Amino acid sequence: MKDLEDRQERIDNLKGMGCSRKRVEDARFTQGKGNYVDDVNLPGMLHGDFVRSPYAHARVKSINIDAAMALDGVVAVLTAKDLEPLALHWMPTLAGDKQMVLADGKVLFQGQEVAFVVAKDHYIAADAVELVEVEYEELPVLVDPFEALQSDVVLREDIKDEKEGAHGPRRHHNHIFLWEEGDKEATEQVLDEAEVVAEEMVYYHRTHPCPLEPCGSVASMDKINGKLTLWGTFQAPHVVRTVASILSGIEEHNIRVISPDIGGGFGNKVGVYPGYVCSIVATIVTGQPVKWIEDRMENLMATAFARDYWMKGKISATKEGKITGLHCHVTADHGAFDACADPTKFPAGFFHICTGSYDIPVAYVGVDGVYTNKAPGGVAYRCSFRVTEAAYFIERMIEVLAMELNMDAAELRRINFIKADQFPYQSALGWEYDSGDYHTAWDKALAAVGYDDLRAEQAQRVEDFKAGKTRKLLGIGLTHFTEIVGAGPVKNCDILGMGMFDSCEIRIHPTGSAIARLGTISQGQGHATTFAQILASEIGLSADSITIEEGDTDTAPYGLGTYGSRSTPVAGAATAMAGRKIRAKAQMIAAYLLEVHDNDLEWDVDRFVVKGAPERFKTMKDIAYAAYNQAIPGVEPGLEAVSYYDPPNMTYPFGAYICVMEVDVDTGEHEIRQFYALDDCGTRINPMVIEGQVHGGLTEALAIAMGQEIAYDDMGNCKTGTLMDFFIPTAVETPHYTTDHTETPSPHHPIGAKGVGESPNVGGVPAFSNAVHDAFRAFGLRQSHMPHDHWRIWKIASDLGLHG
Ligand code: PCD
Repeated sequence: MKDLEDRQERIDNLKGMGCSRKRVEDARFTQGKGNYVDDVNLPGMLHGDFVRSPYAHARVKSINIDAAMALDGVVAVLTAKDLEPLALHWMPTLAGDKQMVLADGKVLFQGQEVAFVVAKDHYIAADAVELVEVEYEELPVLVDPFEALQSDVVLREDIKDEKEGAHGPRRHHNHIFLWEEGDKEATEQVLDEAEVVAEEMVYYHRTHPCPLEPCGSVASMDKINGKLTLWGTFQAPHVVRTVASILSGIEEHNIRVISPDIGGGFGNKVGVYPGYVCSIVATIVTGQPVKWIEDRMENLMATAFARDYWMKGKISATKEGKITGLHCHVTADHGAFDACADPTKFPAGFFHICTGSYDIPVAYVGVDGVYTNKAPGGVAYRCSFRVTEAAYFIERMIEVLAMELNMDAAELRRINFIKADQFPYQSALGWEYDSGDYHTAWDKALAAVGYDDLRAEQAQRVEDFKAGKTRKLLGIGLTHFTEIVGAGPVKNCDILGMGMFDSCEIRIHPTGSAIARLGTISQGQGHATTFAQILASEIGLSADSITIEEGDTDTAPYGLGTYGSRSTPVAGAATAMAGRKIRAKAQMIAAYLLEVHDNDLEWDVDRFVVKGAPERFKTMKDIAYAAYNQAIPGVEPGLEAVSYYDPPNMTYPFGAYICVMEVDVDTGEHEIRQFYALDDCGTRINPMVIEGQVHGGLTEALAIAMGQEIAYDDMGNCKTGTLMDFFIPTAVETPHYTTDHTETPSPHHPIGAKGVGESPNVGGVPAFSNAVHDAFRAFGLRQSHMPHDHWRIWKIASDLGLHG
């Protein structure tokens, strides 16, 4: 008994996997001791600020910088003409397009960068921005992607005559690509012959991650040593280093990219922005460090947007509700430049996960990318490259089909789920789902909320409403989502040619503590806490004795960064593998110390024990010391390991979410009575961190579904450029969430873990939206576009004639 207790004590002492270890980074965040880009202050540092276009589409006739240059404290004003000799007036985008760094002859969206003012302080720079005189000639504006595809107005004059783009043929001067997946003919045939077909246009509006900290950079060129140091809000620091080297011609070893603390990324900080490029050029030109920090309005109007997908769907089924086919055509509004952040071969990201959690035998997707006069971007706002669009689409289509079939939507889902014994499951659109048990999760979720009782209550509510006894309806928003996270594998996925592996390097110190460096970068997820837990379990040193460091390209091994919930599936795997290399060497050392053969040892929590002789052992701490202080024949001194991990497949986390919502027909207000979220992310590293991730992701989903939108008027004016107009939920709007889980490990991940950070956003949006729709189902509502703000909900009721 004593022995067992000791063993449990030793396990507890590790604070390894499965432990709700408190976040080690929070001590500094909660005490205001974080170190963000704007906290970087260097001697002689200058400040940059942008002159931006007030027009969505205009020719730039002239730029006069004289008055700005005359202002005391202004050091330089850069325009496209200054960047052109360096070939930096345009830059490549992640999507194979190119983008103006500074307006070259014309502007294509409101807020586009026209000139970069560099001054002694930020206030002088801002004043000088007002003094730059730009003469514009307004051009016709296209804000509607359908209209853009018909219009004679040419947006991108630079590629007007190019019939071939980065992703195949272009059929119109405002067309970017048509990307297709699946079997079109077979799908059309199934739809033609189907007993039941539901058809709907599902729009996922333009929105924006809006991290607390906007984007920014500090560039510092040391002309003596020829070394450029770049601090910035980068979700992928190594990729930034490589791109900066290719663009600037500075050798890669002479560029050091540092992502310090990041105040939320959510996909907004994956892409490369003109501000980064201009700060680099400006430091080279002036010889002084240059800081550029975006303000809130700039972040809302001009950095990368998300979504803006018009998804036309057709889904077919038998009369009994067995789904037979799915067809989807997307008109994707990419704005002025195709700057979507997706792996190179996937111009629509992983949108073709849109068959969702269902066993759909045949399917087809086609995505048309279109240019309009809006800000570029296409970030994976808390989703693995267009996965949230896909999940919203299929979860709306299921609801619409349920109406068509006059069936309960929970039952329709149940009879179409991929079954547990079908995994690994090959989807009609080409994915191999690694593992899942959807029925178990679904039944658990329905039981937890008392689904049948809720439906009975809802039916009664409709009766009461019709009888004039209440003005509130009840909506039950169901969602079962499947995510796809953890890009690679390298053979399919790359960013600008860099294969999407990830890495971890571990160095054990003589006294039995360690530092591990990764190719990823936390933006608030808590990597310093959780990756130490993976290692603790793998190498038997307490997580408290392991430092995790990320984000400095001079020290961290090359990695592709953090987005698409890839850190756990890829860098987490690398961490476990590197840990296992440490353990393999440790075993040889222990065998020498204990004078036995390697094979006579077994690993037990934190030590190697001689089989059958439990009193003879060496702890990892003993071994670490020996690695540095003993000459061991045939073994190099030291205890280090590095792993570059190329995942064999992605991981497929899933979840069952249910939102119960009261909707006031007369005011359009809503109240979320209950929100139940069951997540399955395979092996759970830190349940408390997971719960925090789910709370955050659900709150962002609430924002998107219920109010958040980047909206434009007909002239291309962005109407939502301030936080007065762009909805960010506070504690007042945020409901109570109940979290739950099942645990279906990933069969190919070394520790069985899948990602989770994005799941609540992917599953949350359809759950909130379905609740709104479901409240009005009895009155025939099929589809109403998000965001469901009070006015839009009121309008649904009004259109359905419920205001009497
Ligand atoms: N985990 C655990 N377990 C498991 C999984 C996971 O524990 N199984 C945990 C980890 O460790 C970490 C977290 O959790 O910590 C998360 O994870 P993942 O899922 O892997 O992810 P990552 O990669 O790390 O991250 C990313 C994500 C994303 S993508 C996003 S959006 C968001 C999220 O994350 N972001 C953020 N979350 C968050 N949070 C915070 N705080 N902040 C931020 O910013 Mo994208 O694509 O970018 O859009």
